[in-house]
Amino acid sequence: MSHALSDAPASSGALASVMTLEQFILDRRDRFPQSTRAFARLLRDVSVAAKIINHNIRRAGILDVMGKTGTVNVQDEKQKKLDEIADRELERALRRGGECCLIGSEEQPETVSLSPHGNFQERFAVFFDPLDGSSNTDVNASVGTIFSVYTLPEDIDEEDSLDVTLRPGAEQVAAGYVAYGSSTMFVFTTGNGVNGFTLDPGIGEFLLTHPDLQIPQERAMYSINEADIEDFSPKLRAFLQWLKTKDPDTGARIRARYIGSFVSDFHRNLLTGGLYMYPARTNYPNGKLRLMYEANPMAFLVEQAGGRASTGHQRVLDLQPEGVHQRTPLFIGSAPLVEAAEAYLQDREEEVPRVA
Ligand code: AFP
Repeated sequence: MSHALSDAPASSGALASVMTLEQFILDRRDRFPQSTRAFARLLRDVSVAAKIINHNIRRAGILDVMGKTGTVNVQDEKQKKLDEIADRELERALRRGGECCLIGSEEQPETVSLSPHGNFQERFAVFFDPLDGSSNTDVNASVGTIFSVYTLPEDIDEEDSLDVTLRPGAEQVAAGYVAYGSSTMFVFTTGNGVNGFTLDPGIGEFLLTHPDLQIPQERAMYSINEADIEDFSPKLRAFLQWLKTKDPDTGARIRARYIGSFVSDFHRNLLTGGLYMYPARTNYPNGKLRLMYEANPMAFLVEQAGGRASTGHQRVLDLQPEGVHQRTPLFIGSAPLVEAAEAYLQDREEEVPRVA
């Protein structure tokens, strides 16, 4: 993988040799499906919100923004102060930018029209999970932001906006995430491959560090909350057993990693190769992850990086959404591993591909 960023501290000299996110967006404008200034501005707005969220996360222990607010969100999950901050900053950035007419957030019960008089001249709808894995913030572990962008038809009005906005993930025009880890990365696709940018805190810019990301096809890692094994189907348990079996020729075996923060687990597997699973469980028949702002954007990214995303029975990007907060089982990562999971879940074990 080539890294455009040198080890040298940022200086005006170093800057000349690297590409900022903003330059990248402007340079590639003609390759975007929506080659408009508005689309470039929308991406920039999300990245600005990401910097503000990052700033708050980095000061979390200091400014007493950690811990619960005492309220619950629409999913009956306890909200964190940082959840609220992240939600507010994203909405504020998109509202201020003026390119986005509708948002759907994990933290808000309904979609929100940003167009004050139902005047949908700006045509983007953005779905986001402002702070995924936020229960990790109290223990200083990585978290993330996920976003998904659609365009809306020109002729819609406020009344039918939700129906026309709930489109299969295959219709996304952009998707991405921000991983707030040991460094902060902005990774996105517009359907022309996946590019990753690392925030240089010294200059406050995202710099292109991971151009044209491709997910390795090896079975390097698997990620699942195996504490739930008693709630998994027998087929899934059989698949997990297969995963853990050493390669008979080489003796190689897969490793397990699970942070409990989807963005972080996904990001690691994107770089190393591997499989992330949040399956159906007896108490969560559709799994836990949300289609519109977790599964769909990551599915778009992983396919663009040469990987695969499935419910175990069908391609995630083909699902017809029925609600903003709908859940879906998810198997996502290196294509041969996802195909192996599908084979087990569909009683086609004989078709399990050989995975190095
Ligand atoms: P929170 O944002 O409430 O921490 O949930 C994060 C998440 O949706 C996803 O990021 C994790 O992969 C998953 O939950 C972990 O859930 P389990 O604790 O059930 O494994």
